[in-house]
Amino acid sequence: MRHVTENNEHVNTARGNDSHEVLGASFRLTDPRQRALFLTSRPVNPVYHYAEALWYLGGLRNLDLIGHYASRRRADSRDGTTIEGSAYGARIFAARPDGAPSEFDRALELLKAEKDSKRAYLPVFEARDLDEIGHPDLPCLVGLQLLARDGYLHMIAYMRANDANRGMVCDVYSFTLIQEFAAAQLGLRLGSYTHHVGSMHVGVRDLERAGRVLEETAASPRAMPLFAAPVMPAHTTWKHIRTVLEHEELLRTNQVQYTPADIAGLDLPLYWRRVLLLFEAHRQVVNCPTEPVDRQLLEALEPGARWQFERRWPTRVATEEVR
Ligand code: 5HM
Repeated sequence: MRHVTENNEHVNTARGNDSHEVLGASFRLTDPRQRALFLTSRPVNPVYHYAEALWYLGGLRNLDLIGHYASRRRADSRDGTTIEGSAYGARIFAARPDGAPSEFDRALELLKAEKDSKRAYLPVFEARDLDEIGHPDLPCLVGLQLLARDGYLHMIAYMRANDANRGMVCDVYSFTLIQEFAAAQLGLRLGSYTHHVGSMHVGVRDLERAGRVLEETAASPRAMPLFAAPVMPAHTTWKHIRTVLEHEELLRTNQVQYTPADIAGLDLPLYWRRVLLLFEAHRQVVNCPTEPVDRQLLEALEPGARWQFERRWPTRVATEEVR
């Protein structure tokens, strides 16, 4: 964000979204598990982060899940039920209509057959996306590339456009989580994550907020709380993802209410049980508007996610909870 605001090359006004823009921006995360933001000037929604990543992994395009955790995603939909361009998971993870395996499965097969291949590319943007001028939802992600080198799985993301203050925060979170899942499937360690963007921008309406983030990070770069990043278990399988999605749906539709003990009893690794604790906490926020979120549940959350949750819903946790 500092790079865009200090090296602003253009003021872009495409589709009424005025932004300050830099062309051709890239960065690399050497530890893609450090994907979460801990800034008081830029609260994030940890529930949405996992919801979006799971929505992608589930290969879904309908709004039920994603629209529940971020109602603004409904604006991307033309028919009120599905998302076209930015439903990246439907392009990467869904089986093809002819029954052929998903892009993702084929890319993994390719990497198993030739370990150091340069071909494991997962295209998202398609030629047909250019058919309609003024399309309301064109994919911003062009594609993801997986590269296995020396026992590590690296990922490169290619984006045509990215909003550094908004979309990027969620995109980097989801794509690196997908990378970590792919590394687990291949039995590789998590490598680096490189993010390449054609148009990197910050909206004019967000410049003030961006300024506050830059102030916070410049004034005290070490003031951000340090939480050990949770590590996705290497034995994570598609069965775990499906189980998490099944419970997420039950919680989202308020068909179940879970205590921490209920979740502790599920046949899932701790990492994924803690994701379900977040969905239960969110269920309480939505369905129990007059009650604070259960304290024991908050205590059972992964510590970094708890820090974010308490800042995202400060009025829904007892005041002494927000340290
Ligand atoms: O006019 P255009 O289609 O490029 O507008 C899309 C806006 O959403 C841009 O600001 C783009 O950078 C942002 N965006 C993002 O940053 C959108 C999506 C959804 O595809 C995304 N990241 N994942």
